[in-house]
Amino acid sequence: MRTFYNDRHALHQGKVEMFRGELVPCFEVPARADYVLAELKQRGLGPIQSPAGVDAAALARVHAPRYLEFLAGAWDEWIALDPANAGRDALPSYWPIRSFRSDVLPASFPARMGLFSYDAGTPLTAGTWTAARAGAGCALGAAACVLQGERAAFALTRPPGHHAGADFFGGYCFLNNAAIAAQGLRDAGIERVAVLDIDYHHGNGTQAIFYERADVQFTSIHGDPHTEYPYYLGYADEEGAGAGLGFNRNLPLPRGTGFARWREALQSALRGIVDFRPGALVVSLGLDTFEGDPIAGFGLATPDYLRIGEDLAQAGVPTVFVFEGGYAVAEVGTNAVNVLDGFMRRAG
Ligand code: Q9C
Ligand code: ZN
Repeated sequence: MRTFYNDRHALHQGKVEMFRGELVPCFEVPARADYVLAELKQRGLGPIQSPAGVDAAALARVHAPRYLEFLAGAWDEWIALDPANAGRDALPSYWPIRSFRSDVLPASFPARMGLFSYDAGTPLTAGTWTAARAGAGCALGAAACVLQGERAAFALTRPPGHHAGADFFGGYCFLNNAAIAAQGLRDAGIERVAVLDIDYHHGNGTQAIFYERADVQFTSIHGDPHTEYPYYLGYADEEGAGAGLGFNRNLPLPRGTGFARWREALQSALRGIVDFRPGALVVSLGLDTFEGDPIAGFGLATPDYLRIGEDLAQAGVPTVFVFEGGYAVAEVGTNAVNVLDGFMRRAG
């Protein structure tokens, strides 16, 4: 399997995130991708390349123009507030919740930080825009690879993407790489694209982007939002709206769920995907379902990821894997590559 590796990922390097009244060190660190890259090389999974750039028009197929403009200028605006900000991450402090306006674009940069975000755990740094764009380029590269007839391809990038919506960042995500890949596949002529999100956290951004569409089916297996981040989306009764009704499927599972029950949810998800008859599948590959993850609550073990890869291959659909979460840093490489390896062994 070919990998499209974001060689700019380390330009996005948050220092701190807000957690329980304190600024704590970021969980989403560059070493995560380094471990996956090292494991890919060690196990000889396939060629590794880094795309030269990204087509700005492809980003605008998923994200709002005013959001992309905001991201492009955000770091300069942050520095303009105070030159000492060069040594600090930008985090939002204000949000336009119900009763406030979101149509007005305030001149204030902190006000726009809040307009375009939904949590205080997602630091924007000097290299965030560069890293995120290069990552979207990897997702599009992997999609193009599958369009050319490859059985599967892998976008190895950070920051992750599935929490980012059309016009907001959050959950460590800025550009929705999986959505950009899915839309890229649609724009290349694939009539129906399925997205399967197996990160521990519900892919609220991806769901929102495709919620009213019948051409991109979204399925997610995740921690029950009653107790797990992102809390405000990801419930089983969210089935899509308008033309998209019936094309969104959430399979929330309680904190503490182990592999046997998780795998039953996967089998159920895959039946729904096969019934949709997609021309391509995009997998949001989060590894924070791992038993040792510091911020999540499922109990999957390292060998289970081989089984996941095998199960995914049995759907028989050309597949784009996009790296998402997974914060047990020393194990994330083995777990990620186990999925890809299991997939290729079963796909033959
Ligand atoms: N102190 C992804 O896995 N914060 N995002 C949880 C941790 C948000 C996870 C609290 C977790 C976001 C891509
Ligand atoms: Zn996650």
